[in-house]
This record gives sequence, C-alpha cells and structure tokens, in this order.
Amino acid sequence: MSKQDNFFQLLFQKKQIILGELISMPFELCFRLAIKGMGKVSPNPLVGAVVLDKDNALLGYGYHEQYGSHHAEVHAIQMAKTQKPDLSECKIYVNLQPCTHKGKTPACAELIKKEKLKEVCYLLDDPNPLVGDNGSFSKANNNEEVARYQDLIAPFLFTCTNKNRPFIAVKTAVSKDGYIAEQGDSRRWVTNEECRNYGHLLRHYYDAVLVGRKTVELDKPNLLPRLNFMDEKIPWRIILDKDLKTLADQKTLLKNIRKKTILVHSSQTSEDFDGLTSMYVESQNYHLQYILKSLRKDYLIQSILVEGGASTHASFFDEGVVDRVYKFSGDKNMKSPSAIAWYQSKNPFQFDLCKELELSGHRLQEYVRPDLLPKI
Ligand code: AOF
Ligand code: ZN
Repeated sequence: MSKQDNFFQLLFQKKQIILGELISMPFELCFRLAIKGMGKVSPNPLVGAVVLDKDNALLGYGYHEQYGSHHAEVHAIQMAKTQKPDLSECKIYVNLQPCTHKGKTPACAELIKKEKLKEVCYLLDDPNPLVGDNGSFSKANNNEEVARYQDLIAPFLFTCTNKNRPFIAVKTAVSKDGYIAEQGDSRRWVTNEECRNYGHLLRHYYDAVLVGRKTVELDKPNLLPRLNFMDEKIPWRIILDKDLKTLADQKTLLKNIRKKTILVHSSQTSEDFDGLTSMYVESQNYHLQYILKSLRKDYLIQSILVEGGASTHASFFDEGVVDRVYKFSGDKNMKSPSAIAWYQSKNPFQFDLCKELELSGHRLQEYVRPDLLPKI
C-alpha cells in the first residue's frame, strides 16, 4: 500500500464506520472517490460521482481531481459513455448537489440534462451561493445527521463561512510528559519518523503552513511537504514577523518557491522582498483576527496548519481561533528546569479528543473545538 493510500485509510478509519450506518453504497463510493482529491481541490469541495445503469451495475465513476479542472460528474459520465453511449436509463449519484453555474468549468447540471440521465441523487446541498436549485434532482436524505457530514466534503468551508477566517489547525510535537524542547534546543526530535512523516502529509492537506519568526530563526525550516506525492500542490508558507526581523539568509532559504511565501509584518520598510510576498498590516491592526481575515480575503487561504513555536501557538489559543490540534507525543519524558511546556495559553485547554493513533510506539492525539461538527 502506498503512503498516500495509507494516509487516506487512516483518515477514513472512523468515517467509514459512521458513513456505513448512514448512507447507501453508491454514496459511500462517492465519498471514497471524493477523498482522493484531498489536498488538491481546495478551496473547492471534495466530490465523487458514480453512474449506474437501470440494474444498478456500475458504468462510470470519477472525482474532482484538481482545482480548476473537470468536476466529478464529468469524469463519471465520460467513463459511463464508453460502456453505454445512451445514458437515458441511467442514474448518477453525487455526494454534492451538481452545480448549475459556469465557473472554471461548465455547469454539471447542463451535462446531465444533455445526456438525459434518468435520475440524479445527491447527498448534500452545495454551500456555494452561485449554485442554484434544480428541482429535478433529488436530495437523497434530509436527515440532519447526514448534513453534519458536510465537513467531509468541504472540511474547511463551513468554518470559513461561519467565522470569516480560515480553519486553523495547530500542530505540535511533545515529549511524553508534554514538553517541547529545552531552551535554545528547539531542533531536538521528540517524536519518531512516522510522526514526522504524518506531519508532512498534513502540510498537503492544509492550504498554508504558518510559523512565527523565531521558529524560522531557530529551526530554519523549509516548510515544504517532503513526501513527494501530490507534488502539484505546494502549500503557502506564512511567517508572522511583525518587526521584519527575518534575516537575509533565512529569506534565501525560503525563496525556492518564492511567490508562495508570505511575510506578515507591520514595518514601513522600503526593503526589497526579493520575490517573497510582503503583507503589510498597520500596527494597530496587527492581531490574529485581522491577519487571518486578510489571508482568506487576499490569498483565498481556507485552512492553515500552525506549526509553532510555543509562543505563536499560545497567541492562537489566546485569541480563541483554534479549530483543531494535532499533538504528536514521543515515548520519553523530558522534564527539566529548562523544558518548555507545549501549552502556554492563558485560556484553559478546552478541546475534545476525537482521534488517537499509535505510530510505532509514539502517539498522535487529535482534538477539535467542542462545537465543531462532525468530530472526525
Ligand atoms: C459539482 N461537482 O465535482 C465539484 C463542484 O470553478 P469551478 O467550475 O470548478 O466551480 C467550483 C464550484 O463548483 C465550487 O465552489 C462548488 O460550488 C462546486 N463544486 N460541483 O457539481 C464537482 N467540485
Ligand atoms: Zn459541477
């Protein structure tokens, strides 16, 4: 099994059971297909589609594979037509209401009409206001329980819409007793390779990876996913650097994919950013709510993985803008007078544990904010 398949399986472990109870087989298949687009279609939702003939034999299937390219229905219909040119007796199942508008691609509703498919079943309404109602498509299930699974297809969209900021996930790697590193020794590995690989996979999943300026200085991270599947998609890299202290040699390190690195600062400098993207924020607006809102508005960033360090994490917790926490723990204690506790916020840690994984003797605990549904 490839690393990618393994990752999807991990992500699906819990969902599979829940979905199995709630939805029918064609939709289960749609979700399984849809999830293959993960990390590649954002800010679009994950969509899968299947075409069945009148005896429920599978004629075609497909998913939205790449932002800006064909929608799921197009792939499924194209494949079905190679088997059966006349689809007028066939049904199409999609996990999302087929679009009725022309965006980067033509409206799927038009294609469905043109091919005269007999029945169209979808599971969830599209939250995109451009997508109009098409009375002839049947919504498969009005069950409120199912609606909660909207986050499966657009994991960040609903948080974005409701909170007017990107979805924020904090990632941290701690010792068994919850410390990150000794002072001045931030590069010490506390978790094993499997945890670190998982962390790299997460970089594919989010639109952007964010760190504080100090982490850049101490760790000199390149902040790119190191596992080379999905290499079409490279996350934005965001550095919070209020006083613009990131040094020239560190900038060089971050420059290899230059246009996708944003330095957020409030320094009125005439400095040459040399290909890095400068995001100037007036001093009085330099707070997370404002910055996050701007990142969403100006760069269409829908989700951010905040990698540290501890004081950057603390500022996110202090402002109450954290939706999810990935806490990787090693198997050794670290407590010493100079160790830094990973959680430094003035607010109590109030998140629900929603997933726990064993990774070769080390551990991943995933938490979500209590009001986030579904807890997957
Ligand atoms: C579908 N099937 O597979 C997807 C849909 O710019 P476009 O043309 O790619 O349109 C993007 C919008 O289309 C997106 O915001 C969402 O509302 C819908 N996505 N719809 O029927 C698909 N990915
Ligand atoms: Zn469409």
